[in-house]
This record gives sequence, C-alpha cells and structure tokens, in this order.
Amino acid sequence: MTRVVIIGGFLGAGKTTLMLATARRLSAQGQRVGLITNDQAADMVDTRLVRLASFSVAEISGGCICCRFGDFADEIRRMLRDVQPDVLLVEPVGSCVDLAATVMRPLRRYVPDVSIGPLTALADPAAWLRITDERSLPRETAYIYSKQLAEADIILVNKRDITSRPIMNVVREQIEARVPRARILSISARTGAGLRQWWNEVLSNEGARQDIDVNYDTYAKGEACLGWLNAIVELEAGGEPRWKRILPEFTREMCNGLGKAGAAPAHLKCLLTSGKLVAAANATLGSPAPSVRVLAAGKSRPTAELVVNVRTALPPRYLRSTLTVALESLRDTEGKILSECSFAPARPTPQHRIRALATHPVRRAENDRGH
Ligand SMILES: Nc1nc2c(ncn2[C@@H]2O[C@H](COP(=O)(O)OP(=O)(O)OP(=O)(O)O)[C@@H](O)[C@H]2O)c(=O)[nH]1
Ligand SMILES: [Mg+2]
Repeated sequence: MTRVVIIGGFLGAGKTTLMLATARRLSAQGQRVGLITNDQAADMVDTRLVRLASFSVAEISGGCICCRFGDFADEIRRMLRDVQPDVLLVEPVGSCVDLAATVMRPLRRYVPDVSIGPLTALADPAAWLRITDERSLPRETAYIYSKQLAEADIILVNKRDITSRPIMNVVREQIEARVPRARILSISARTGAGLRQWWNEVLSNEGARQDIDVNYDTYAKGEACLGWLNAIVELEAGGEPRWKRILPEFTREMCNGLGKAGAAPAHLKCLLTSGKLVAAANATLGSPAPSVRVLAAGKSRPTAELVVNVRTALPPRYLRSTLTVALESLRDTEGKILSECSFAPARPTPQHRIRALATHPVRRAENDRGH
C-alpha cells in the first residue's frame, strides 16, 4: 500500500529540501516515489526543483490542499494509477495548518487505498528564535506557526549543519516544553543527518490521531497578513551574461526593497535557468542574507528565465513594486516580467474537516462554530 507522508512546517523551514533528500534516498533503495507540491498560485519554484530532479510530481496550485482537497485526492488517485509509488511525499503550503482534520482524515475516508504516516513539521531554529524572541511575525501569523508545531506528530528541528549545538538544544527544549506529546528530532535536510531515524518513525507510526483547536478567524488573519508574489521574468544580458553574479545581486535588491517597506522575507526563492545553467537563491526568516546555489553548471545563454516566489508580511502591492525596482537596478541586464501574480491569501475554507472521533465528515461551517 502506498504510504502518504505529509511534510509541513512554516515557510522556509526546509520542506522541499527534505522532500527531495528523502526522494533521493528512497529511489536509491529502489523504491518508487511520487511528490506533491502545493501553493496558493502557479509558477512555483518548488515544482520546478522537483522536476529538475526528475521525480514524478503533481502540483496543486491556487489554494492549499485542504481548500482544494478534491484536486488533491484526484492527483493522488492519478499517481496511484500511473506511477504506483511506494511512497508519496506531500508538501502543503507553508502557511497552512489543521492538516490532520482537513487533509489526513479526509484522505483516509476518501482515498482508503493509501496508508497515512505521522504528520511531520519542520522548524528552522533561527526562525523559531526570531519569532519567539523578536516577534518578527504579526501575532496572527505567529499563531499559525505555533499551531503547525502543536499538531505535528513529529517535529524536526532542521538545519543542524548551520546551527550551533547550544542553540539547537535551547530550541529543542523550548519546543519540547510547548509540544510535549510530539517526537522531536534534530536533522539536516541538506546533509541528510538524522533522516534515517525520522524515516523509521514515519514508517512505524500512524498519523492524524488527535485534534487541536484552530481558531479560523485568527488563522485567516494570519494568512491575510502575508503578501504573496509568484512571477516569471525574462532576463536579457546587455553584454557577456554573468548570471551567477546577477542572481545574488537581484536577490539582495529584493531583500533591500522588502526591508525598506519594513519586512524581512518569510521566504524569498528564485530559480534562474539559462541554457544548461540552473541556480537557486533563497532568503528566509532564519537566514535573511540571500544564499545562492548552482544546481546545474553548464553553458548559459544571453537570456535567462527567472522564477521569483516571495512570501512576506507586507501588503501585496509592495511586492510588485519591489520586483520592478529590483529588476531596474540590475546592471547591464534588462528584465521583462512575463507573468506576475501578487495577493494576500484568502480565508482558508477547507472542503472537509473531520474531527478525530467524528464518524461523519463535518462541514466547515458547522465546525467553525465555537472556535
Ligand atoms: N544549511 C541548511 N540549509 C537548509 C536546510 N534545509 C533547507 N535549507 C535551506 O533553507 C532554504 C529554504 O528551504 P526550502 O526547502 O525551500 O523550504 P520550504 O519549507 O520548502 O519553504 P516554502 O516552500 O517556502 O514553505 C533553502 O535555502 C534551503 O537550501 C538544512 O538542513 N541546512
Ligand atoms: Mg517548499
């Protein structure tokens, strides 16, 4: 039976990195793996990263998987038919919560031919400290963050390769105190440290066994505080293309622009492709200084495609202008926005919400009462 494993946690915590690392490990052991990416809008960096790694991927865009549960279930059935995966790894939107009730239990009911593993949530230790100590997110958005951890069966304190042991211990202790029932492990999705132990837990436990209370008004406000931008830009070099220089320059300009408007990126992710060259740049709440990685080296062209995904606590109107200003500031390079979509996520309206002990699906409107 296909095992469905949902990997949640806040924006930039390392979900896609963990999905890809896990998919690589399982594939190397001869297992068939499918991945499902999810975002509020199309033109996703994550889907492209998964395709680049040549894994089977289904993308659910235009809303989180709880609000688009029908599409999600259809894609799982399609994957079961076409790919017959041993494991399906699912990454929900990083601002999504209440997954046991709105995704996992509905899945058990409507797609009974899969088994559902425990709910994993990742936490970036530096982001945790910034959110808890510095209050670097609006209160309602921080509420989503804390509820994501509260509902997890397993919490992975990630990025241990770049986090000192004392900080790792402090964060683990703080999370343990707040979520005593969760299994807490330290990992590095990037180096693979700790992943075997996590995977053993995933295989030996079942998920969605208990409920948490989620106040949907606070949840909706927390999402509405975030601005979202997904864009595709065509870059044209005036002279010799120097994309490995342009990408960090662009990412820094974006971060500066967001900073001037008063926000750090929750997650800014960029993917540049030119000929055989592919490079990614990220800036997160935990690591606000942009980091750039070459994913495929090779001969580039005078033009490049740049996919830009921004999530930050700013009204969406700032995001488009920040993008325009960042493109204009590039030296010797013209940027043309081919598509752009910026918005604040709408109120979450899950298609199903099933409490742990309920025998019938409960409509969202009924369930919301009393929260
Ligand atoms: N050093 C280090 N960096 C990591 C690790 N895991 C993830 N990252 C980096 O953190 C950034 C965000 O990682 P993603 O995997 O894209 O995070 P995500 O949770 O999928 O983010 P969203 O899709 O926006 O919610 C990227 O720059 C990753 O390379 C890790 O274990 N160690
Ligand atoms: Mg991701």
